[in-house]
Amino acid sequence: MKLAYIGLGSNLDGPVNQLDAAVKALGGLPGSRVDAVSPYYASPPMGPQDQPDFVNGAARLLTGLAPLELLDALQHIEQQQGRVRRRRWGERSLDLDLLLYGDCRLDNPRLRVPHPGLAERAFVLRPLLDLAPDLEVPGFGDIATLLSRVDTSGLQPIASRRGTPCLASP
Ligand code: A4P
Ligand code: MG
Repeated sequence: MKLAYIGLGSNLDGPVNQLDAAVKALGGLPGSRVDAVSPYYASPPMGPQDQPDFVNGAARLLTGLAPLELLDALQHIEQQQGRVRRRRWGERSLDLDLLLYGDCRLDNPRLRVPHPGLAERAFVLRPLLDLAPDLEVPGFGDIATLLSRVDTSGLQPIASRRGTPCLASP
């Protein structure tokens, strides 16, 4: 079993519900269980500005799925939740990114791990720090230092995720 960190994002069709549904779907993947879920945060869009604010979070998954099997499963969940590809960095009902997979570094045409955008994105780093304050990101460094280098001023914690605090299992 490996520990995988999944980035959750949505800015369409009820973002908080989209993230909650995605966490539930992650827990239903074969040979997998959700170990922890971060709080959720709202933030202004990175990329095109003519779209709604995003809600982001992260989930930690214990999984027996191989990296590409997990990517297929994440894309399947995105499809199940009505994701339509419109434009790069555009609006979406659900975006699931494989942020980390154990201590692996992968550079496959379909899959790069750690996720290449991770170090620049407060909306990814903050939920990761919530889940694992001592996390070392392979090839990037420790999570607290990474977070200290980005602007977190646009991040707004969302009061509750189904009424449960940080690290509650779904
Ligand atoms: N891919 C490669 N590595 C990975 C990985 N580690 N995890 C490939 C997931 N996918 C990975 O992704 C395009 C391809 O990346 C996939 O087919 C997969 O094989 P996509 O989700 O179809 O395309 P995209 O999401 O439009 O492009 P991109 O560049 O992945 O965008 P991001 O990085 O997902 O960013 N603003 C805020 N505030 N919060 C957000 O969450 N998200 C985005 C999208 C833009 N602005 C945002 C947010
Ligand atoms: Mg994506």
